[in-house]
Amino acid sequence: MRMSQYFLPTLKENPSEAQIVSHRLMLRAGLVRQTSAGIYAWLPLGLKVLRNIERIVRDEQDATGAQEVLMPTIQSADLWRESGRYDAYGPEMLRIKDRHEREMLFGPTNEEMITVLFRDGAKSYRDLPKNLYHIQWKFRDEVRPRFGVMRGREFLMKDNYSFDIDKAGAIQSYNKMFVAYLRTFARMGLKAIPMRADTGPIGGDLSHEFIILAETGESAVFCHKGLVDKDILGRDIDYDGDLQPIVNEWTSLYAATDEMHQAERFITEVPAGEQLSARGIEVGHIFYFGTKYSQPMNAVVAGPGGEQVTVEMGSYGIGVSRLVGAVIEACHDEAGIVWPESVAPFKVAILNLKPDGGVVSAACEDLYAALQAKGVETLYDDRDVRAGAKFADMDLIGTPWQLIVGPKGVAAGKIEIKNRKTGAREEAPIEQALARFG
Ligand code: 5CA
Repeated sequence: MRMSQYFLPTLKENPSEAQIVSHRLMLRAGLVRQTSAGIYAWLPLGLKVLRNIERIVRDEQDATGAQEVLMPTIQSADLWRESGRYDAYGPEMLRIKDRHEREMLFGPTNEEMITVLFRDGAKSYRDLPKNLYHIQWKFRDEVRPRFGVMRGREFLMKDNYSFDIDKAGAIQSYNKMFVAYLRTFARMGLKAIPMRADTGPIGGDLSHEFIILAETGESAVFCHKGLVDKDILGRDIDYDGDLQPIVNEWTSLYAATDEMHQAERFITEVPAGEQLSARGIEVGHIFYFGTKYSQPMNAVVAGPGGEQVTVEMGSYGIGVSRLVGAVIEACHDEAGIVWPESVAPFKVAILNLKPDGGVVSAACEDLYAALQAKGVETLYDDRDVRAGAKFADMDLIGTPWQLIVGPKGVAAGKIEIKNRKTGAREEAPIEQALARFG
């Protein structure tokens, strides 16, 4: 993409409404704009990041055998009356009426709808297990929407729902998601720690929140330091095998959110030097709730002996749009965003320091064409602005690699390569620089 043509409205000043760094940087780098309280429009650069996060989430979900569906945002109130949650949900639910005065709502979550889809489509224990997910916009009329996309009213969530014949099957489904979540967040360059959590309006008695440590996090959290650097990506995972040993490894060390914290246990179980009390951002939340929805909504299948069995369920959420903010909270410096390569909107940037159509421009054009031909996502700063502004903008946007092209270098057949994360710069012949990418 040529920057001269890109819709990238960056801001020089810190917007006064933004209290935390990710919100400030998302506005300054032109990722999003607020359109109403807690509701955001995604601009081209922000949408690319959102899509990259979505892709990793989808990839890891598919690897577990979960199947993608797409349910609507608008739901019928009658559906929620079947589970008894229509009245229980409270003012967070946006209730609307259609022209026939039928009561509808903008979905805050989809347990009811998926239970009906499953109930109408599965009849026998042979249809189990099933795990269905979608990535869809939700609306929750939060009392205090704040921190930009972190606590929005409209937000993008991946939510899935598992159906099993018995509790043992449901725990295996839960464990699959537990492991898939560890992998998902690790691939985004994040250290997410699973913590015992409260189940709130979703219900059930087994639940973990996946928490990223950050000073600006909304929840107070307590855990064993050993959990911070545990690695999952180096492991071979067999989703058909027994995942309990891996789950145990992550759950045997103390970790709990504020609501579930037991100070006494924390002090006795965790050596003083290993105790970590911090703040965290909840990027995912998984629940096992048995028959809480399947029973009132009559989601039953025929068991092996022909008997009627009420299916066991769980649900599993990831805050896809919240993750864009969470990644920035975890990956930034005073100059701007420092994207991990896996979610970066562009992997490489070209900074043309003499965009006058001469030899420097010609070298940049060649580089740009060569990178595009290799399928490397490249942002080419071909604008007629001073070099200082180009450096500042590119640091703000956070592209992992910057190729800096100036007259002296070109005369010697060289360009400068800058690593945004470390700040390290080196000169390299153009061909050699190109060979590094793609
Ligand atoms: N149905 C269940 C699991 S699918 C559910 O709704 N769980 S949840 O309420 O915990 O939400 C799942 C994830 O969505 C949370 O972990 C969080 O990352 C994200 N989320 C929840 N509320 C918001 C919000 N207001 N703004 C942005 N993200 C949110």
